[in-house]
Amino acid sequence: MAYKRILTIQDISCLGQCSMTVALPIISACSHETCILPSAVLSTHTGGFTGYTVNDLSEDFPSIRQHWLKEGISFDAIYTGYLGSTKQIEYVSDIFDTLKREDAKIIVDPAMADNGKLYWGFDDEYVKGMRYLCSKADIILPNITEACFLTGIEYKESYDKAYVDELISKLSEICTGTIIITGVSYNDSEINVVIAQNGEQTAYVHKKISKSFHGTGDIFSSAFVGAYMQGKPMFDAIKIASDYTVKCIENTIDDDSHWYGTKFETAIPDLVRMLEL
Ligand code: PXL
Repeated sequence: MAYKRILTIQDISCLGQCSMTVALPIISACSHETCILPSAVLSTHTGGFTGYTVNDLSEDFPSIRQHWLKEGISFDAIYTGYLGSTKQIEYVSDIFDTLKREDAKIIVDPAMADNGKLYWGFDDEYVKGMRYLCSKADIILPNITEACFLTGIEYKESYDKAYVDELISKLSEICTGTIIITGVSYNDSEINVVIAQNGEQTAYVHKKISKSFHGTGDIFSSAFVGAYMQGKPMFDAIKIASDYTVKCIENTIDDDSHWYGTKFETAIPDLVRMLEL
């Protein structure tokens, strides 16, 4: 069993089962040392609540990085999600440059948009910054909407494989590493997770659940990072992350009062079983 030191940088939404409150338990459940750098603290996530509080922690980043440098701290993987500001993206880039171990993996989930729209508070400058961060990554994990914002290709509700091929082709001009597009759907019954690396493409296909749930992108990415850093081959890590995410959704689907998040906790034993550690 591997035991890697992984740094994840994303926000703490105090309530909402997304970003850090999902990444820390999931990556820990995958048996890794999980270090955190909170990008911002929000009372809730921004999807469906109103009047939430936001405290951007960007200005803590340089001194935290300096302290870690002084202590000789470095990481086997740095995995980023929802960040606090465009300025913070520069600080994250400095962290990539100075705190990764040799052979470390930089994994960027450009968590900024869904369903054709940017999340509240993000703008073109942020998209530009995220494009830059993706250019430094070994692996990027955009959904279809994020792929559109990153590439400038128009977002479409329905599309064919040629459209996804075009997204991949444009994304590979930005990131020379592995491109994983999530939530690709050509029909009502299936979801494809498309993996493009070294000029080749594969896809893991799983069943589509009609309702969409908040935080599933973060659950998927965190489980992927945990499984991949356990040494699972790319496709197997995608399969584990996808199957786990579907389980989490199935555990939530009958509870209408749980509209704001996904019950990922009760499926953690399934994730651990799938990892066969
Ligand atoms: O799950 C993505 C996410 C993370 N963090 C915050 C969000 C969202 C999506 O809305 O608002 C604060």
